[in-house]
Amino acid sequence: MNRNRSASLQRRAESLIPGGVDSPVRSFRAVGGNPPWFERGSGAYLYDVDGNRYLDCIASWGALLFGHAHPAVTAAITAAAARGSSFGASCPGELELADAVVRALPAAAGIEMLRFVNSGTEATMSAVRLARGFTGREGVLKFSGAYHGHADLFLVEAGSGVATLGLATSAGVPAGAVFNTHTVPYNDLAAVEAVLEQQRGTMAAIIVEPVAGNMGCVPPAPDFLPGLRALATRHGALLIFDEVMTGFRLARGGASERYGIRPDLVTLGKILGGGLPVAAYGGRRDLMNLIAPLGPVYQAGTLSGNPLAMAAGLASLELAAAPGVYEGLEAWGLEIEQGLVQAIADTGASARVQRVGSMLTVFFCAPPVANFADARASDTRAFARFHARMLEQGILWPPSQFEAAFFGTAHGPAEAAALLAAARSALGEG
Ligand code: KE4
Repeated sequence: MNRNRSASLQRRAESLIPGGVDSPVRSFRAVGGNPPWFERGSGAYLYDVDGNRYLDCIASWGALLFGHAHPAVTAAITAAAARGSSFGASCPGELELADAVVRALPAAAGIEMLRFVNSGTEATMSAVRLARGFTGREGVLKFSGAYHGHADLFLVEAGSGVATLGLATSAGVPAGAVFNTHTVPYNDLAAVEAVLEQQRGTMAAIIVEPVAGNMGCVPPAPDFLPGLRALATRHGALLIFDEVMTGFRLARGGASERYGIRPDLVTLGKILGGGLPVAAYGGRRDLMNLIAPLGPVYQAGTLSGNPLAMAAGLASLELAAAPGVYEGLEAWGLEIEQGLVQAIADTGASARVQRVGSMLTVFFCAPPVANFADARASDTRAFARFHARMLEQGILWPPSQFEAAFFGTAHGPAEAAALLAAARSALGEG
């Protein structure tokens, strides 16, 4: 594939933007080569500046459940834009989207109130601040390989781009900012209980990706989420489900609905904005009533709840309410999983597939991946070769072993056939 114009743009960008990217994982540093630059998306496809077409398996890192430039989302944004993009004051869209979220996540998630912000990072850092304000405690327990955005307190053994670049943590994070962050292996309830016991009375929250996506796709063991719920309750810590990635993806009610667990706080993002910057944190009324201007926990945002983003989010959630959406995603995901498993068996590749719904990772290792240590045992060079071969065949796969691939309603039979044929070829080249 000719990607000369992408390469030229990348070179120019690197003199103005660190790594030429506005988010590290996009740099392709973990897989090598120059990243394509895109100028248009439509449905399941992206078109780069050299005129190449790619089947998109990143979907804006999970934000686009209904494909690129979905007519309903585009129309909503266009109509809203004509009325102004941001008022710096309340608009009906905030109320409408808040109502849609609460109705989408009924008893499952226990969300009675929420606050809109502009990124998953803002949502998770605000949720932890609220947990600390509510409990009067400072300790936070997270899981190694999980990624909750780039707020200081989370940058300890984080996943996603931090893991992709091989960073244990980040420079510039003062020791005091992570002193109260405790990290244990995902799926390890005994380790969670040990920290809660050792730090008895000081833990404000447990924050968890209910299905891990930022170490690659790692499902929760059957007893993991119920165990976290029980331990958090027993120790007076709040359970925060970080559903920025899984919200509205794994079910309309997210992982809370899929696994039947009610957290104390939930963070949402990605699909919630339909491709525009929208995120939120929410929970029980007695918790959210502590948020300024009602209570002493401060959080604010210039563009929070802006009418343009609210319109995109509303259109996205209306699409999510259509009958059969999640059944279709489950069926397509299963077909891809089964096809990839068969291709791995036929080619003898040392790889495995882990999937929940419409998020999936091909790990280049044989044993099951239950936590970050397992994921890091994968052959990342084999992954890089797989990624490059998929790209040459016009399949845009996430450029990191420690990410998930995402699919949506625009991925149909033709896309399944193309994806599986390309994967079989890429795996077969060893
Ligand atoms: P943002 O601040 O990037 O909007 O959201 C942070 C975040 C929080 N929680 C979870 C579970 C997340 O997955 C994320 C962000 N996801 C990554 C992809 N794995 C963002 C991609 C990127 O960093 O460019």
